[in-house]
Amino acid sequence: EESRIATPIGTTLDRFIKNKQENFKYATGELSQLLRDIALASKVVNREVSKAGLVDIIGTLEAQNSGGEQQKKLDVLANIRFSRALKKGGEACALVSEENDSYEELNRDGKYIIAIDPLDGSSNIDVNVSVGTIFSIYRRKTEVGSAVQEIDVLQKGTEQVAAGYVLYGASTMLVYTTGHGVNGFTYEQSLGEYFLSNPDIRIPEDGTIYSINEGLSKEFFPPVTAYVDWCKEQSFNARYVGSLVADFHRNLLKGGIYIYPATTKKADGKLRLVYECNPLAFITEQAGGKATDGNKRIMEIEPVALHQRSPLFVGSLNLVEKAMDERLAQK
Ligand code: AHM
Ligand code: MG
Repeated sequence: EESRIATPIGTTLDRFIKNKQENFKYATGELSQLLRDIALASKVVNREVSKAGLVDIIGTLEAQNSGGEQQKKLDVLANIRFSRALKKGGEACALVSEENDSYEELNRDGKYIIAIDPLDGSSNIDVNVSVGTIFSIYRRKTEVGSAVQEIDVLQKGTEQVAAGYVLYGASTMLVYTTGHGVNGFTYEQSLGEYFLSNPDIRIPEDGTIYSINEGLSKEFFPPVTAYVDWCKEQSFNARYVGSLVADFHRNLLKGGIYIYPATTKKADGKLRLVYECNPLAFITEQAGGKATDGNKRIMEIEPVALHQRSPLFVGSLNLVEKAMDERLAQK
């Protein structure tokens, strides 16, 4: 009966979350609400990103009667959208964001911590290249109702209860995990809904794509150079958008490895552990792949600062294991 009345176009994100919640004994509905808040904010951000090229035109049109918000940069705007949606939703007690030096307290009665990069790769917006949002959800350690503490916001990746990303690309997609596999949804603009398009994503165990900024090769340590050479000996394809979510998403679906290594100039690489590496590591592991800093599993790194960086080798199981054989992070 239920399946017969289901919309012919497929399963919406809301329906999917609701069904999952019913299947998942301990879910209280709060995590589901959080995911819905994030999805809603992403729709607003999607609208703004898709109008990026029109900003100057619309900006001058609206300059007379706006409060100036149109003039804000998109990454700042995206941060505001997510922060507001989470504050209104009430389930989150704190937000860790790439955009803020410290964490933002949201709602003391909330049980969850959100870590987010609201708009990653924003330097790509000016040239109409895909950008993304990356997020991670933790349960707070301190008592509900009390002030948020460092131990709440600095948790290891293994403590994540959910993680995901939104890719604002040719189509906009939301991909997430709650620790029971990975599912992908594609946004249908005219209906304003995400629909399940990639159920139970598994990353191929092998792949033929390597993604690394080879322009920095003079700064690579020898094991990284050796690994890149190995990729070339295999005649792998080099693919690098320079937008983490886009590079990650392609490799997740097609099989491959994404590397942002430690370099002679950047001892810990470039990417941030808490809201870039950890969420993507969780998704990758849930899809059957692997994520390491070269020596250690990403999700087991003890974070000591909100914005700390980590080298990242993430993707297909065999490709990442090969990278670890070579002990790439050794300096
Ligand atoms: P950002 O946070 O300043 O946007 O930088 C993050 C981006 C990632 O999207 C991307 O993977 C990486 O920086 C690319 O760095 P590089 O230009 O050094 O290759
Ligand atoms: Mg970023």
